[in-house]
Amino acid sequence: MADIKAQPFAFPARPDQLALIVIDMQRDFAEPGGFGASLGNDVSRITRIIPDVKRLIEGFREAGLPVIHTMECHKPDLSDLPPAKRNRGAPTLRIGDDGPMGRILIAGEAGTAILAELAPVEGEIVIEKPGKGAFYATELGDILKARGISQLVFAGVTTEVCVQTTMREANDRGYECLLAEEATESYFPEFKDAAIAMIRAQGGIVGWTSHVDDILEAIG
Ligand code: TIU
Repeated sequence: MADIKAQPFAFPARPDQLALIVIDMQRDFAEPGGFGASLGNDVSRITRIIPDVKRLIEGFREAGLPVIHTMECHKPDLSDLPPAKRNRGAPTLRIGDDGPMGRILIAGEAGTAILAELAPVEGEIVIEKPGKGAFYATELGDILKARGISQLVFAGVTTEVCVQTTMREANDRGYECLLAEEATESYFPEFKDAAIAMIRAQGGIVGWTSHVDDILEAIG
């Protein structure tokens, strides 16, 4: 596999150690009536990246490379939901409340599901996570170690919240991280731009950023 064209410099891809991690492409963040909307956000920005996320997922599948999906969600009894998280801000619907797509951000509810266009296929890993970072209180680290994965390509939402938090967790754990720019989005365009800039600043202090076409070309 060729190096992937990236910033601040080429990403030295190792095909036997590379996986795609798609963060929280859930109805709750992308559709009216979900958690993202309850926080006052314009969720239409999120649905616009679906075709690019889909292209990336399909490219990894075709190349025989692992695709890992994450979902931000909590247990129905809320035992993994700190009051500080449930009570933060003034959402119209709190996590665990009944919404139009079922209970907000609760495992198994319709609104918590991954968007149909991007649904995991048989054999793909799905990580249910109670935090913003996918390593916190999950098996992700053990799963990656068992599979010998040391490089992660990131897609999903939102860029500066769950994506960046997980990239930072992964970076501190020794993973090489590459963010696919068109396959991530924020409710705030300026936050997406800032997250991309701060990830690759200082010689890639958190990781690399690249374009979906350049990633697909390298793994194809
Ligand atoms: N609200 C927001 O921007 N994001 C989250 O709460 N979760 C994720 O980023 N997935």
